[in-house]
Amino acid sequence: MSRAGFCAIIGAPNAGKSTLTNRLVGAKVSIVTQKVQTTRFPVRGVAIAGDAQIVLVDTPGIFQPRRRLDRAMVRAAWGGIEDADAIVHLVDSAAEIAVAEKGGSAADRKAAIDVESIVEGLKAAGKQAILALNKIDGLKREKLLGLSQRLFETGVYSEVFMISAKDGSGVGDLKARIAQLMPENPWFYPEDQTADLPARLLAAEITREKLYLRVHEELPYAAAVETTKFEEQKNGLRIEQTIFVERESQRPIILGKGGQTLKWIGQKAREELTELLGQPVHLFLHVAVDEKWADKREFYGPLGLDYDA
Ligand SMILES: Nc1nc2c(ncn2[C@@H]2O[C@H](COP(=O)(O)OP(=O)(O)OP(=O)(O)O)[C@@H](O)[C@H]2O)c(=O)[nH]1
Ligand SMILES: [Mg+2]
Repeated sequence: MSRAGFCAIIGAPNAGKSTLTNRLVGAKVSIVTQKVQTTRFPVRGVAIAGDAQIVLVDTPGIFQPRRRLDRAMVRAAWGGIEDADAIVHLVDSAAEIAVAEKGGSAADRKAAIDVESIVEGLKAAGKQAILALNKIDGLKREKLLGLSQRLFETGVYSEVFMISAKDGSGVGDLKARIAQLMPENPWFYPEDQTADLPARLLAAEITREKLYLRVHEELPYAAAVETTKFEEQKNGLRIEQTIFVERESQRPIILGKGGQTLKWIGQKAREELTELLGQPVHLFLHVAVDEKWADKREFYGPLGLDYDA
């Protein structure tokens, strides 16, 4: 009998959840940037290990929410564990060790507080998780052992793995263990399917990734991308997208000098989309100002982010 089930990947913002999801799947299904709060809604990726199909649920980071969008993101992240057959709590080991040793940066301290709140959340939910200590590349083993011991003593973890989602070390063992936890089931997706995000949404995500990669310092969290047209034409796909910023002053940041920045974003997104979608893509980007995009449900509604709960 084949096996199939769900595995939720939870963790503080920037722990490497999307990097791990892509690594387990073996294809890009979720966007990755150096910014915290990149993932805004649960993204599913499908991995295969022997006779098991693992549906990975990459979640938004769990953190102290302020805006309405933040609250919906955190709720969606916790929602991911409810029906999961396995839960992986991914921790940025480098940040934890920096805090324990020399206090760490403000971002490290924030991450450590988020890790504590996740431990409490798991306790409250009565769930056991696999602890995956990530970003071990460049860390000394004895330091990791101390961290592993300290977190394991909380009692919410069934086991510990040490991995680097970035270079792949330890990920094979973790994947094999997740596969063992999948219940007997027929597979949920066809063998060759790796993602279930609708193509127009994936296209918007790819553009958002390029946008963040290029202007992450100047544009903290203040942008969203929506696909407004996605049309098969004789010579390929025509995709039109609007980039929303919150303030008029942010428009020139995205445009850049002589429109160079927007051009770069469009070019990078088009190249990746052409490869992902397997056909020529003609991408048209517009920039619009909308103070309230973060409060609008239509970007996230189709994926079930529940704003009003
Ligand atoms: N050195 C190192 N960096 C990593 C590793 N895994 C992820 N990163 C980096 O950490 C940053 C955040 O990675 P993401 O995968 O976007 O993290 P995330 O947990 O999905 O973040 P959010 O979606 O914002 O919650 C990126 O710059 C990654 O390249 C790792 O194993 N080692
Ligand atoms: Mg992510």
